[in-house]
This record gives sequence, C-alpha cells and structure tokens, in this order.
Amino acid sequence: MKNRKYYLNTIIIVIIILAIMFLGESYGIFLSPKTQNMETSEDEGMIVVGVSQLGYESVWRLANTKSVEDALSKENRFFTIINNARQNQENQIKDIRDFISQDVDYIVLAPVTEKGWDSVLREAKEAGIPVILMDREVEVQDSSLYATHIGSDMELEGARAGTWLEGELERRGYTEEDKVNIVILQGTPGSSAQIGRETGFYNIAAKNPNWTILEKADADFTTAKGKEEMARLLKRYEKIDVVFSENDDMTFGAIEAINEAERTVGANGDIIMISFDAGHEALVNVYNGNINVDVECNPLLGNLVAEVIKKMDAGQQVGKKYIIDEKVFTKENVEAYLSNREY
Ligand code: GZL
Repeated sequence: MKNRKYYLNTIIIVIIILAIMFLGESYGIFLSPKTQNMETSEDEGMIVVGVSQLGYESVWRLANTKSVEDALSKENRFFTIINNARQNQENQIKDIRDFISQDVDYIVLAPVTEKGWDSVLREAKEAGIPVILMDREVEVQDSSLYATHIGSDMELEGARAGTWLEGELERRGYTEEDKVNIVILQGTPGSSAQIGRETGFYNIAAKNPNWTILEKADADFTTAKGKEEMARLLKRYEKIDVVFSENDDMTFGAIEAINEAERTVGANGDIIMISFDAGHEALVNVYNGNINVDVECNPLLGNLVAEVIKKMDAGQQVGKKYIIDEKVFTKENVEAYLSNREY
C-alpha cells in the first residue's frame, strides 16, 4: 500500500514539473535575459551588443555616441544597449558585468582610463563574449582580453601639434634663444587621449630646449574646468605664450578666461591656442583666428565598429587595431571643411 502511494506521488510531481516546463517555455519564463530583452520575434537572429560609453563630457563624445547609435541600429540587424558611465570606471565595470549576465553577443567598451580592466575583461573572456575597444585603449597584462581596438593614434595627434608649433614659432621669427612658455590643459588623467597627446608633444618639445612647460592642469575635457584652470594659470604665470589644450571643449573655456583677462588669442593674439578634436564649432574658431591649430580626433567610429562586429559574427578574422584617418586644421585649409562637417 505504501509503495502505491509513493509511486502516485512521484507521478504527480513529474506531471507538475513537465507542466511548468511547458508553460515556462511557451510564456518565456525561463528564457535567458537576452531573449527577454528582445521585444518581438523579428529580433531573432539580431546581433546583441552592450556598449559601455564613458560619458557625455564633450561634443566629441556626443558625436561618438550618435555614430554608434546610427550604425548599430535595428535596421542594421543589431539589438544595442548603450549605457552612459558618467566618466566613472566603476560604472563601466558594472556595465560589463550587466552585459555578461544578459549574455550579450559582443561588448563595446570606450574605457575612461587605461588601467584597472584586467579582471572584468577576464570575466567577459571566460563568458565567451568578445570585447571591442572603441576610442581609448586599455593597459592589460594579456592582450587576448580584448578582440580589437578601434580609434585614433593619440601619440601621432600630439606629435602633429608639436611639429605645427615648431613651424609656427619659426614663422613668427622665434629663434632657439627665445623662451617659449607653454601650459597644458589636460584631459582625464590616465586616459589614452591625455597620455598619447602629451607623449607625442613631449617628444617634439624635447628637441626644443627653449620650450618650457610651466604646468599641466587637469581640466577633465570640460569647458567649465577649462575656463577655471585657465583663469588660475593666467593669474599664476605672467608670460604664457602657448596653450596646449587636449580637447575643444576645454579650449572654449580657456578662450573665455583669456578674453576676460583682457589678453588675446590665436592668429593675431599674444597666446597661441593649440586644440584637439576639430568639431565644427572649433573649426569656425580656427577660421575666425581664435584657435591657431586644431588636430582632428575623429569620433565617427560607429560604422567601423559595426563592420568589425559583423565580420567577427561571420567567423572572419579581424585585426587587433583599426586607426581612423585624421587631419590637422589651420586657417590656411579649414574653410573647405566648414560646410559639410558631420560633427
Ligand atoms: C579622444 C576622446 C577624447 C576627446 C575628448 O579619443 O577620448 O575624449 O578628445 C573626449 O573630447 O572627451
């Protein structure tokens, strides 16, 4: 009698389990988080990408984010989640862990700074999710922790600025005896843009012993801090000949501070303005003579990111690095680029 009761209970339990599994499958109760994120059946077969964007600190960053949204679109067979980390590495590490738990197909990371990524990138690798670095780079022990880097050669950008300055000083009749006082408005310390641009510029400065870098001021790529730090530097140093500003947003703030201090900038000014990014508003300032030179850093990386992901998804080999072409803008060549600037 006891046995019969035992068998009856077992059969009832098995029937309940089967019923739950059937209902679960048909109502998506057990589907992976990724599938639950898919809104309609048409999403089936799309490439699911988690993007950890570092912030919205600059015109450059907004253009970069838009290029990703435009390229990794549903029309282009992508289901894309873009998180904004507000320039905080902890937020980006959380983004990556969220994407792993959602079982995305690929992760795109625009890393705010170069260090501190080894362990979380190892978690992505162990989860079998390729990581594509966009814009800035990471410094990791094991380069297999990311699939590829798509961005700019920041050291070349810095060297281009230094080479231009050599030419400009010669054009202004400076000799090797003339002292040149330089201040640097730095972008986020430890970011590839800050490290690369300064490395490239310093390599040129080392060949010009009459150049003195008075101070590097962290202005975090923003206009507000660019203005604040430039005002402080103007009070501290009587003679500043050159401002090396690591992005246009800080340059705009610096120009405001210089004008408020009743000093002059640019082509006919007493302070030479060197800037980076070359967004449309900055190029207008080059054309108007407020910025002497603007070294381009192209934010339109979305199409290249989409192209590389599709190649990976098709099982094709991809390169470890993709560097986008960039220009140097001065009053002499800028006019031709003003009307059709994409950012
Ligand atoms: C450069 C990018 C920098 C831009 C800034 O690749 O990381 O970050 O130069 C932006 O404008 O904030």
